[in-house]
Amino acid sequence: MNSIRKQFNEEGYVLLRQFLDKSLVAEIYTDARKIFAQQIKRVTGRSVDIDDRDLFEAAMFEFFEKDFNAFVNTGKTVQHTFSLHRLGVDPQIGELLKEAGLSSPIIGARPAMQFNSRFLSKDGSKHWKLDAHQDWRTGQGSLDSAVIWFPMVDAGADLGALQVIPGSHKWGLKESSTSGYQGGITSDLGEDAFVQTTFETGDLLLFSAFLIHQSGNNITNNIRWSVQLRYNNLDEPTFIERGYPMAYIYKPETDLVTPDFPTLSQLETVFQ
Ligand SMILES: O=C(O)CCC(=O)C(=O)O
Repeated sequence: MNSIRKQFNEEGYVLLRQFLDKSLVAEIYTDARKIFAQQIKRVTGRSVDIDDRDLFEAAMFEFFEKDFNAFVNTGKTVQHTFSLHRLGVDPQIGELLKEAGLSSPIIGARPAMQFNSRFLSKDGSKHWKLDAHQDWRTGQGSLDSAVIWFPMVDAGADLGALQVIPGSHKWGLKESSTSGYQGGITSDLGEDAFVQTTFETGDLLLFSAFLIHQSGNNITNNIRWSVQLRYNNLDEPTFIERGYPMAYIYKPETDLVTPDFPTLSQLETVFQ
């Protein structure tokens, strides 16, 4: 058995140093900030330099406060970039998943991106970070389904990098207060059980969807930008037997998001 599969099976996770090409990570990060910058300009009237981290992130917080709805939608839009999706199907990722034992990997859910900061939460709520959970509860895919997590900036304990409980992927599916992203495992796990992971850009964490993990505590004034990729294994017998269940629901709005839009003349402008 190769060392990645051995560690994946034994510990439930593998932290691979400098696995990703830094330029690919930078492209995803840049694309996301450029999209935010467009809306920041609309909402605040200011053009912000995406490379001036503190200033740019201060503008992100202002955007969040001034137009929450647009912030949420922009947060969703940045998860639809070509660069992010390209990485999700990169042959290097496919090979890694195969090494971990997913003989026929398939995407479990669309790639996701998170921007964790207490300044991006409403009314002091804890919604900017996730309590202890197992991703399998949300994906419900193959038993060997796996998650890839990496930050797009160097991230240690202070920036709230992920915390994991080694070996907890073998503890079974734990009771949880929800199958969604908020809430978490109801039994007391004890904070001492968690190991704090730390990353430089290019590092990547691969873990079993059964591994218990939680967001770290970002005590800095900066945003912890990270990516999550989720995969199933088409060959896993119980996944086949259960008819390839798809627990992620992706559906259109029933009403027009912008009432009375578009006018005929707006359309004519586009197609003239
Ligand atoms: O990035 C985080 O802090 C939490 C991400 C996570 O746990 C997940 O996506 O399952």
